[in-house]
Amino acid sequence: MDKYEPQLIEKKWQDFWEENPDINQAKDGLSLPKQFILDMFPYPSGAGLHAGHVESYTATDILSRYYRMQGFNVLHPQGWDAFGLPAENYAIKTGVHPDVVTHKNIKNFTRQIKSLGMSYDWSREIDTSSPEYYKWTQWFFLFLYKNGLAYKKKAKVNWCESCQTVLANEQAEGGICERCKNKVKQKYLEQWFFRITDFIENTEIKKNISISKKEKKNITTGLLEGLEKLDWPNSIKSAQKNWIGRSEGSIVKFKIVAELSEVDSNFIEVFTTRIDTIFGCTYCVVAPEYKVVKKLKTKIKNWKEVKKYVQQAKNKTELDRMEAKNKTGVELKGIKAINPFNNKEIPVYVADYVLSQYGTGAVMAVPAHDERDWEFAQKYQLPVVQSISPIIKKEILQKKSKNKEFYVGYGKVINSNEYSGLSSSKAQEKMIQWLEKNKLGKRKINYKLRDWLVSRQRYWGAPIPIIYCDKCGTVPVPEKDLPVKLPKDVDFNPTGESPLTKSKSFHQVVCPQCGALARRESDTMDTFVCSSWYYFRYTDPKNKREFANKEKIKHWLPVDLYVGGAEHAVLHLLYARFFTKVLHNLGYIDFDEPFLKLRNQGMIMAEDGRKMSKSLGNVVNPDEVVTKFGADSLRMFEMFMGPLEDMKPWQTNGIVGMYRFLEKVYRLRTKKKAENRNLTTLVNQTIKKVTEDIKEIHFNTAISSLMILVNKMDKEERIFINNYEILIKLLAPLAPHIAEELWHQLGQSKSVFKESWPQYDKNLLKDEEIEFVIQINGKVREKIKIVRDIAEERIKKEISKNQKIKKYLKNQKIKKFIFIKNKLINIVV
Ligand code: ANZ
Ligand code: ZN
Repeated sequence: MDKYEPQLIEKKWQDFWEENPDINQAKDGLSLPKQFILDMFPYPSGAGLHAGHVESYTATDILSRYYRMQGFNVLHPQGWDAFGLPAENYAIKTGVHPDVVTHKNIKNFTRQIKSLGMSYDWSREIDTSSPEYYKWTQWFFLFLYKNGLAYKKKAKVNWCESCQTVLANEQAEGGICERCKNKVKQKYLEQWFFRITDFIENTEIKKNISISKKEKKNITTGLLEGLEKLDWPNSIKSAQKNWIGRSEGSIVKFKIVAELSEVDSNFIEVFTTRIDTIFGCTYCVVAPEYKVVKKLKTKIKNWKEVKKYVQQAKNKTELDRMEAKNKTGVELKGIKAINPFNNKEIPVYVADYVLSQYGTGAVMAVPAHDERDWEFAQKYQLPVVQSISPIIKKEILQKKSKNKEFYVGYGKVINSNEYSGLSSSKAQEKMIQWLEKNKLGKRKINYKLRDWLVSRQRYWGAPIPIIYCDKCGTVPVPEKDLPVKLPKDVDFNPTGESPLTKSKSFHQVVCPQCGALARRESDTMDTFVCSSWYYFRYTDPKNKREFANKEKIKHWLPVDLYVGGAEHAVLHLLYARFFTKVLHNLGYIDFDEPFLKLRNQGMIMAEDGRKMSKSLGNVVNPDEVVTKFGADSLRMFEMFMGPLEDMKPWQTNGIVGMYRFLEKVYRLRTKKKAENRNLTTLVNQTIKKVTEDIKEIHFNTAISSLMILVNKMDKEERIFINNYEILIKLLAPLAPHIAEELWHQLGQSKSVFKESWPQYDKNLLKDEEIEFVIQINGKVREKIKIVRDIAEERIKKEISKNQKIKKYLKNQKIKKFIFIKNKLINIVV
């Protein structure tokens, strides 16, 4: 072939790699150093691969090929996050079974990924919707259940009346159903939860069976503290911290008194992070769901009004409630609360800006120092009492200019009896001590994170392996009966019930304990459960007796590098960490973080700078680019666009440029070969640069230095054969097809990926010739090219022969030579 024709070359080598799978396969039981390089496995959508997939898969492919050439045993697998809503919604629209659509999409994804020359170990492919896989997802459910980490309780869910279905929060954004655009309601249903909140802080290990001796600590680090040892982007770490939302504060009991009757023994318990402001508390607010409200029914004079308000709040989503600009509420007439610090009677309101699920579901309102309370107080004309004075006055002035008189910062406590004059933090300390002594409250750490709601009233997911028996109650499916197979005979059109309730075959079951007729749980699991443990399965994908063999887990995990989109900052990564922590805590594994290093690929924008989207018609289809320019050009171009984690726009010119570059590389093969070294320094420098840059995931600069080398080689009359081989090897991880082709054109029969990575010679990194400056009395008079590391004596000799310098010196007497090695000499006359 004279011309560079990627279409011919690439198919040929993809077939070759498929016929020689050992090139890419991870080997169990080898004592070589290992690398587990993992992509976030894709959801096989109907749209196929997008430019972002190509970006992250190329990055991990480069590293995998690079480490293999460095002698590492590399695990680089791929699989499918195959369960999920889109396939089910598509089925509802078209009637095509989710199983059929999903597997059609997987086929297409596989074809596309292979056409990009990705070096996955396909012998470890997994599919979360296959019974062989979800058997173990179900096993994990039971494992959590048996260890008290899965439980059932009533919970509020998003409900669309017109679609007759439960919606995930993401599908009910802003309280609107994603599908029919109707308003979403809240409904109480029995739901399954995982106790992720047990793992927020460090916990003692419960079973200490197989933890290796090295692991001396007998704790599992918590979801918060564990972040500290991870090499992850800071933005992701702080997103996780915010999601967990740790607040230090206290609980305070406000006694309730009812007018016209004796003192009641009830309390309102509030959670506050600002106990120092309690002398500024002018009313209390409870959430509509707060239990005490109902209990006080007979004492509340305006019960009808209150009841109506509580009823209305039920239909609002939490988000609506939190973001509502216009705060509403109703006073509980006839009752008052007593501030334990000054014994003042204050009114109590029920208002939906207070959430039932956070803290205690009740707050002490301090309008002078809290924005929400301030707004509410303005509306209902409640008193505002200052209890903190800012240390820097400016802050309060700023707020005042906006006609708002609240100050949210810390400062000096005022109007607060014996606490007046203390700093906020001193006052907090003293006040909490006083509360604890008088049994009127206590220190409390609160978290925003709630237990993970895992049940879905959906068809296309892993069935929850639970049986309900009239006599025995909730009975876990015995392990030997797993998997509980997802039946095919269902009508997945939404009716409001889980589609599985209507499958007859599914419910023909007897109680495993007493043998009586029983019913199966008809909910399925959130697909995030499937993806919380998939990286374990890659280490031992065909195991029929365990989710993975312990030795294999020990050999391969934790993952050395995990690459994927920043949109998974919170949920997936948090859930996967939770699963790993559970396994560690129960003595299954000896590490408690699954992903040591995480990198996010940046978004690839359309050429017009906007987000790629079907409706804008600006989506780049990888298939088209591969057909036109080849996979190597696409891979190289996406890596050359900029740092992996940056957002970057697509450029058609750029891909053309990359194609030209590869053409140039291809042309070099016909160049005359030199017997003697040339370009030695540059080649050594390039090895060093490319080696370091790939390791640091700086692919764009690695490519730049290869370009410099290729341009130089292109200009030389001959190239030294060894250097040409080095170029091919350095290029191989980035552009595997052309590298394999050129390698074989050299007469090699084995794959270039069986070669070892080039090493550079430290002594040959510097240019042999350098530019040396000659000054006379500090003025530059001449620059000469001379060999590196030359000694002072030899320089003097050179100077004595130099005509220009002779002219300048004109027989003047030289007083001194100042010599700086490899740089300059200054002649003082
Ligand atoms: C009195 C106070 C005075 C407060 C002040 C703040 C400023 P973070 O930091 O997010 O944890 N709060 C407590 N429970 C609530 C609930 N269920 N719904 C809505 N708001 C609630 O927030 C803690 C603060 O949020 C608490 O401290 C409480 O208001 C409010 F100058 O108590 B604070
Ligand atoms: Zn039974």
